Amino acid sequence: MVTIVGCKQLSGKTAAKEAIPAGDTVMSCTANLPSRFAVNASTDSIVANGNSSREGMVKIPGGEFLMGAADKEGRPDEYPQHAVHVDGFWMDATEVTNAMFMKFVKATGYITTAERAPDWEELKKQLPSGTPRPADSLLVAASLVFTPPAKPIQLNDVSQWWQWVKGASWKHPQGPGSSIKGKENSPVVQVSWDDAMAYAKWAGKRLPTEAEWEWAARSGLTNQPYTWGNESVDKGQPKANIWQGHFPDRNTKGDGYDRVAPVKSFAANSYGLYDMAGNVWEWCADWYRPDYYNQAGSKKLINPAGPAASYDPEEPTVPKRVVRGGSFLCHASYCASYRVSARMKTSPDTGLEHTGFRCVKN
Ligand SMILES: [Ca+2]
Repeated sequence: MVTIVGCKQLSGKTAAKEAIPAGDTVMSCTANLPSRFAVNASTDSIVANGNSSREGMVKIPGGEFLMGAADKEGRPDEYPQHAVHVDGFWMDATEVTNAMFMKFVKATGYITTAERAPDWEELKKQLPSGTPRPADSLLVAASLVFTPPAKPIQLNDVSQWWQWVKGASWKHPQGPGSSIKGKENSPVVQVSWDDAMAYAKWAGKRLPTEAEWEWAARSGLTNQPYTWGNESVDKGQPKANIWQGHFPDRNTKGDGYDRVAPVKSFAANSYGLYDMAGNVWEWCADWYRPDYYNQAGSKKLINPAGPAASYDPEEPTVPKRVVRGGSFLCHASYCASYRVSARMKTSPDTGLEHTGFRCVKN
């Protein structure tokens, strides 16, 4: 595979410059992905559909909680726990499905990030002058597809299981030969943060803040590691669509699914929210910084909306938005991100086969 860099990797316009102590660096399952060229989608032309109903949403009460990991299982960016208040809001009970996203696309004609071939004339305006023009073969509409290796591998390089596939998009999640026929009730994937924002605008909703997301996932429980409480994910009935077996070469599908599962395939949490653990990562509104929780100090945060700018020490020039909840690729050996406090980060112009979203409303 040819390696190139995404436009944001080169421009780094919104990435903060501050250094973060090396000990706070967070290894991730989605950083240093096989590089890509993507263009930002614009939501300017999207008009809200005027539907003010709360169909498919559940009411999340306001309240206070300790955000971050209560146990020692967290990655460094989950500490310290700090007091947060969030006002009440409404949240989609499920991840946005292919059927829901299809309605949006039919109504607006929206073209997702992954479906847009980068226009060099536009792209070069965002790049340092003198950046050479990449080959035409690289300036194509494409997205990242999970491509498991045939045998066990070292887990230090995600490009061993993520492949930049021409023609992969929300309608073809694994590339041109795949489709979403019969998967209308599965979460839409291969959508960038920009795409999620466009959908939310049309639906008269918004993306949750990271604090709202964690508060909703905790579903009224105090200091529990999972959205269902504290029972191990492997005990009892399957609780979430994650990875069983040996990651990433062998999936024994103990939960019934090797890739996405239809929404509501597993029990809801006590707020009535499905798939707050596993299935697909969910975009949040916030920028990502691994040290954001340190900035809170002892002061209680009221409806925090995240840091003013992003900074990821693993890829300092690439802006990142927060994703939450983990996905069908999560396995305890590698990335137990079905834990309720687990944080991850992805560049907003990136689509992935394991990333989708849900919306909230005031
Ligand atoms: Ca699974």
